[in-house]
Amino acid sequence: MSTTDNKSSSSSSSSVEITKGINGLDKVILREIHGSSAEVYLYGAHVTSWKNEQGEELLFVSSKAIFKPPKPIRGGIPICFPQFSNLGPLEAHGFARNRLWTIEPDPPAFPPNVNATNRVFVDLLLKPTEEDLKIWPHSFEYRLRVTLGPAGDLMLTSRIRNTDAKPFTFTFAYHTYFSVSDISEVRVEGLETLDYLDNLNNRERSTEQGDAITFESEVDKIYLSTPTKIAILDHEKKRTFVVRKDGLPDAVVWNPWDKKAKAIADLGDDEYKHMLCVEAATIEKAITLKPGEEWKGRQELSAVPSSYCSGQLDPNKVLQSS
Ligand code: TA6
Repeated sequence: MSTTDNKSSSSSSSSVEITKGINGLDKVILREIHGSSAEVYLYGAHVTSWKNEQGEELLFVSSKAIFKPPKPIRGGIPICFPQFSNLGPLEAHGFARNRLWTIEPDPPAFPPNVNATNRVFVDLLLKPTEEDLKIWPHSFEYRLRVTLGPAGDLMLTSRIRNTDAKPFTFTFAYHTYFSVSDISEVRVEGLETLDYLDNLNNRERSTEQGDAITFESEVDKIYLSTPTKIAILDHEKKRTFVVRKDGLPDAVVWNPWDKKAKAIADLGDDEYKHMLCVEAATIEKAITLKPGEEWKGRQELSAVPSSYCSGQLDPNKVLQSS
């Protein structure tokens, strides 16, 4: 846990605060000197809030979210590990999202670029319990660093190490729920012509043409071999989210739409209109780690004002810029 400039908790400086959240669950609040912030529950290492310098919430969390183990929190950024969805013997999306993580004050060193100056971050650790080893018999150390950058960017870096005597294999996703003003007005750019597995059609592989993904019904697709940058354009908010990722070749796009939303107990009936999941993931190619090996997967989110060109949002400017 650290700020790299100033540890004071006054509003004019960066800070890391450990406090109690809903139902007395421990949470960490990261505050960046220019006003952006993020909140992380130790339950699930779950990011539940990411606000820009104006204090606007950028992540969606359901008004019906249940902050009570063992139910995972609906919204924010659930961590799907060691299994995405039902692609294996475990509960859906694995167990990392409903375990209690700990804060690790002094984790093994990160590469220098992850630890750059003027960042505020917290390091979390998950190790399997005896009970976990009964359902997934593999020892591991999972380190997650949640970082808020000077421009309010939110970076999640996962490092998973095999501490077992035999190899293991896993799938993974940052199941990010973005807050959007109106799903019908949202476009996702950067995935539109790629192969995907359609979860609504037995995960059959297909492709579409078009200049963007738009939404007018339920979508649940795993896009494969995706670029390292994806843009989500919120027309009404004039805001573009940029997802940058590393070590995570796939990208899941999910919106449950009206019928499925009604069937999800911890999601309001109309809340599907204000959320969109775009999830940096590795699903098609599961990761296998030999004893002692470590895997790294990074997702970086930024929110920028959308630029206009003849009345149209111009995502290319966003996708082309670094
Ligand atoms: O990532 C998309 C997905 O796997 C969907 O199939 C959908 O069911 C969603 O995740 C939510 O899963 P959850 O277990 O959190 O209800």
